[in-house]
Amino acid sequence: MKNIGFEKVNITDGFWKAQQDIVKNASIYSVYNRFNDTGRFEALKMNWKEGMPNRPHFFWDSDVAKWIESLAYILEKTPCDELEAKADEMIDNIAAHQSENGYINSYMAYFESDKIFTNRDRHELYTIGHLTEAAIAYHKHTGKRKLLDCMEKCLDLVYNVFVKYDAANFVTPGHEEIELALAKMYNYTGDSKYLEMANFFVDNRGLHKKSESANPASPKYSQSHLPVREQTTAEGHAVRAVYLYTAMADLAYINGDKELLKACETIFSNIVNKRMYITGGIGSTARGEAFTKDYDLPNIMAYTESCAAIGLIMFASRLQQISVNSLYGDIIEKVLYNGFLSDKTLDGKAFFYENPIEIPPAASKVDDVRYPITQRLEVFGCSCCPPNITRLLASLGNYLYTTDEDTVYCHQYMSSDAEIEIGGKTVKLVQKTDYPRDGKVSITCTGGDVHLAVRVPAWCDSYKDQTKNGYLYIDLADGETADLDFEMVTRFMSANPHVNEDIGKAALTRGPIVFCLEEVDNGPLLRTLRFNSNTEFELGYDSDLGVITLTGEAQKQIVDSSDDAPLYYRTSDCKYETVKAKFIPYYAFANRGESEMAVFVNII
Ligand code: FUB
Ligand code: ZN
Repeated sequence: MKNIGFEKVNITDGFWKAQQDIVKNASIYSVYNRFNDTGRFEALKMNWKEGMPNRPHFFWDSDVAKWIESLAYILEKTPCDELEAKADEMIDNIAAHQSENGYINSYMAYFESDKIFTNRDRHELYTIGHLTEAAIAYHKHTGKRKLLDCMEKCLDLVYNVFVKYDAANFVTPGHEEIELALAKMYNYTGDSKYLEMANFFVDNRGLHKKSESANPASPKYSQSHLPVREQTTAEGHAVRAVYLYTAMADLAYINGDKELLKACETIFSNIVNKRMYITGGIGSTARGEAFTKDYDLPNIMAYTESCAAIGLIMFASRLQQISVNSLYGDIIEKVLYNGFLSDKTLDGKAFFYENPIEIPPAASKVDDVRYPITQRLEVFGCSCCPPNITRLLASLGNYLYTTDEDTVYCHQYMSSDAEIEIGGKTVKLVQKTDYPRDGKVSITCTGGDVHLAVRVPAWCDSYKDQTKNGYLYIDLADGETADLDFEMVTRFMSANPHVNEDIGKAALTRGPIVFCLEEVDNGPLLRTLRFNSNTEFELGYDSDLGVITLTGEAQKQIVDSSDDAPLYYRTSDCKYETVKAKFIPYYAFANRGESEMAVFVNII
């Protein structure tokens, strides 16, 4: 299938238009300002000296790259001379300091110019990968090719060092990224050398030709425990993993490689059926920022890095391009509305690196244990996530449509218009919807007839008996409108009982949105609340937050907080009062100061 790029899709109104406006008007500036304050752009001038503040870090170039890439996507729709000039200057600095042989990495140039391509975990190929993605985006959306020229030269060097002469100290990088960037570069330029390189890095992973482990005690950390075709479970560092799987899916598609596709499908299934939070977050532990094992999904200690959620969207979208299966669109939707959107404050100026699924009472936290942060920050020492969030949101239109010879597949619902080439003609599809407030969607086609397949979301029971692979097929004549109604029911969702953590609990959902309780609405000790599984919830709106809410009855334990309250007491002495509990969308938590938060609540 062919993916319809965001250049052909305008998000025109509603929920996601507001999100894109936030990125364009706030986040791109906020990330720029904090990266500027912390010296990330200045470092490219190669003027930094020992003793100065803001010592450059070994993957700062990738932060700059993702900011440039985000801006390129914004510029496609909204010219901005001021920011474009800033990006031009960054690119001039990168080009001015590119080595004669093509090498680019400001950190290595400052501190380890004698150690180039010797340390597998130094992220040299990771930063080159991100710069390559930025170069493609900047060329495609501004027409300027300086960065692309730099990266072509740099990739020639990588080709010679790694593929032709096997001259580096390692064969595959400790942090994946270059693989998917090379697949993108092949798609963009058509130059088979990039495809050869992408195949090389993917196929050699896990073959242990040289020191292949970033962390030798644990080859799983960098997905190097097995050749990729033999991998069946999602292992190790979650971001590295999903970047690799995305590249594997890219290559499965480009090469028509069924064996590689099978590995991707098996790993994807392992993630979504056994290792993913209900929010679409992945990565259960801060130790190695990693997957752990099946059904290990701790709520308070969830790691669920923002970049990992983004990587899961990328992986799912690549598989969506290969096979007609609504599972991929379902997962993209789940991540977008929950584990991805929680990554940023509602105003778009600050970001989470980790996205906890529960915030316990502050008093219950143990001193020497490292908990996820509970408030978003504008920048981190390791700030990979903020510019990843901006680049995804700015190019969100990428996830709406694919086509094959005769069918247009609609995977996501957002008020939008799209120009789509199919069967030798260009049709225009206009979506109108209030989604995710309700599930009504109208899709009007002009410019010709179209055979349309629309994803029926997994949470929706409408149309189920009429679907094939999760899609409802509709023939639309020129000028006709399809009126769809995906009934959005409010319901509690339980976790598989093997998720020990969630036994006796459930998460409240409505359509694609997962809800949570916050202390600021419901008082402290959220675990003292218990709900009947058939509680009726009223849909409301919180105008301060600008989000929908669900309110319903709960039993709240009356707590004796006096100093002499017994530590243990007869359960029969436990007293409850009936209260109204208010849920907000998970993505909106932590926007009103420190507060307990819970997604999974007690059910009676
Ligand atoms: O190492 C580069 C990026 O920074 C990783 O993907 C994130 O987990 C963070 O460590
Ligand atoms: Zn990150």
